[in-house]
Amino acid sequence: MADIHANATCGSQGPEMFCKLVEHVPGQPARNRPQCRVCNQKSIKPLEQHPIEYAIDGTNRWWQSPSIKNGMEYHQVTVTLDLKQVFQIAYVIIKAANSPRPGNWVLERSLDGVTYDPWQYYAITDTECLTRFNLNPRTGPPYYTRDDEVICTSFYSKIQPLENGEIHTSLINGRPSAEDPSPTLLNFTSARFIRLVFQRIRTLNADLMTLALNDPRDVDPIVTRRYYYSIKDISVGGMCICYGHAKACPLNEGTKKFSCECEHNTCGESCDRCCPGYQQQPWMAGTFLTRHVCEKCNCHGQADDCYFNQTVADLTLSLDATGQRRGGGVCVGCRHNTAGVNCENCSAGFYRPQGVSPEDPEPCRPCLCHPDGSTSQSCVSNDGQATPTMPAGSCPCKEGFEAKALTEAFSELQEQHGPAFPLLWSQTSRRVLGLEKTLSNAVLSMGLLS
Ligand SMILES: [Ca+2]
Repeated sequence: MADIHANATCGSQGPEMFCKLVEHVPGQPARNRPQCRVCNQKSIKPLEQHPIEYAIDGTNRWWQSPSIKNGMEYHQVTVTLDLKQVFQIAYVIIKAANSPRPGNWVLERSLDGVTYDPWQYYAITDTECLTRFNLNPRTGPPYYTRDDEVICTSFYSKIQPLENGEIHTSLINGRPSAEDPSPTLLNFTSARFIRLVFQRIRTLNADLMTLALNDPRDVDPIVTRRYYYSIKDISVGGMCICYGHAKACPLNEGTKKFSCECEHNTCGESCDRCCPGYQQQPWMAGTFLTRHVCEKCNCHGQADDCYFNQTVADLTLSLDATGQRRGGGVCVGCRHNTAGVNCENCSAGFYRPQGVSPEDPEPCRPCLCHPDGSTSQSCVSNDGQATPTMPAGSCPCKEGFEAKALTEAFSELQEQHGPAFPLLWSQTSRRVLGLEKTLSNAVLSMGLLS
């Protein structure tokens, strides 16, 4: 599932001889000594191949770097792991194979594969923490005093064991907020890319003297051929980042990614935002103490989406789902000619008649303001703006005109035009207004002359 890459591998140019350090140490059993082997990436013999994929294949096969017989530059080797999605990494365990563990190196992490930050430094000696990495060494078994503390340790760079040594790096356990991760810890442990930047192979002290004084190519190859990196296994323990809003994170067979089963009205691959329509309060990460559930916006059933606006919250302009002026949800896409922060109003040219609820499926009706008698096509939009003389739906009349209810206008016109008039009464009042105009020339319904 993860991708792995190394910028150098033993035998990538063809057959290369290497020897195990363990067979050159006095006091070690002499069996098979001195036994050197060949690595060759192009070999037809599988045992001669040591590609970087073997570091994460779950078997005892291993990756191996070129020995420094090829040059001092092979102290610097980089291994990059791409987990394909961002996880919260709890620990990284690296197992060496047929060589000691790396000497000086940096464990790094990245979210984008471009910018890397150090997670931990490893040095051959405590002094080298200072001289190589400019960090005070953390002596003894590593511990952490801050959630994002980057330490340097020599604990895992010892020469023993000469083979199969392990490096355990904890990124969550042992840090102050491990039990209830703080935003700092969540941020510090987030990574998609993990990089092992090897800088110096661990050598025997006697060999170090020889190597320090000479170009390794001039040194007896029996010495330089024993110095290389080897990794049998890299285990990365992590979990999906669900920000405390999911109890499970199963593998999605379709996308081949782990996806949080988001709760608390949160959405997104990492439950990192409130779901559409649940933005009455800003999104917050859940903790063990507070769930921080995303609250539904109150759009009176007229919109499905909303966004949070701090100014709206500060001015208490938004109604929450319980009808309190609390939070900053602003409804988006109010339907049925509704408008307003909570879709509680009607848009211009429409009004909500007295007694009609904002939750009515069609709460807003068109204003029937006659163009000849009104100063505007907008009428009193709801009961909240109504006065005893100007109920909801009333039009602003021009000087010399007055508003009249349609039924009233109807009877007046009927009186004027005789019993034939009802035949002309059409289904919609708007059309009636047009007919009336042709009929009577002067007298109009909604803006009748006083
Ligand atoms: Ca392996």
